[in-house]
Amino acid sequence: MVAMLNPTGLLKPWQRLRWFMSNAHSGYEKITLAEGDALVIVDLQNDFLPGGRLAVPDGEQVIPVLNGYIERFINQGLPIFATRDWHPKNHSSFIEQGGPWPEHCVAGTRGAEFSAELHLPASVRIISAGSEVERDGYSAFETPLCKQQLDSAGARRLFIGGLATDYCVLNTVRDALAFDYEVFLLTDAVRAINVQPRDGQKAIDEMVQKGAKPITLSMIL
Ligand code: VGL
Ligand code: ZN
Repeated sequence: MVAMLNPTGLLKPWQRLRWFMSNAHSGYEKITLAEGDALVIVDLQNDFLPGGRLAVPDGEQVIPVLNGYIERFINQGLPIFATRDWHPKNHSSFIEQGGPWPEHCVAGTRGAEFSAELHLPASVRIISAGSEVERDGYSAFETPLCKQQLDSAGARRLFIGGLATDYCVLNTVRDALAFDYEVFLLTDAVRAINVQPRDGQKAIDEMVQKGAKPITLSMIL
């Protein structure tokens, strides 16, 4: 068949669309960073890393990947935000207060500091969450300052990664989508706590279903 010899004629339009979609999240699609883009790094704090009070399994693996994203955003002169879990000593989420978690990320402690291996620039804009005793603070948007800071930086597309997929990343992405930001989920730079084994995968599925676009570092030009 003659059509078989012509690669562009090989696939019917709907087959071509399906082929494109099946490759869209596997390094085929490329993204050019532009004005209006902002990197949002969620909770890369010592307590969520090996040796920390609430270590996320394999959490340290996101650090070199996030450093790659940081480099690209710095090179393009784009803003970088870092959220931090920043609890009072008597936070309601702590086991001592009847909550689900060991004490972690108490404001001002070493455990609450950003990882020293993360190459945050001096210009990083820090957003603290979870400072109210009775509120989870899983989403950085719980503090109105978060949206204010993003808006004053002109951010429209948010590139979100960090820890943990099934808590702070999930809730921050949910709110970002609800506020109508375009959200790119950095799937190579998130890790889950997985209280239940599939929590992380379920969180990714929900974020993508709600409109977050899953990407990896190699897709950024
Ligand atoms: C987080 C559990 C408790 C998170 C914060 O950053 O995902 N998880 N506090
Ligand atoms: Zn917390």
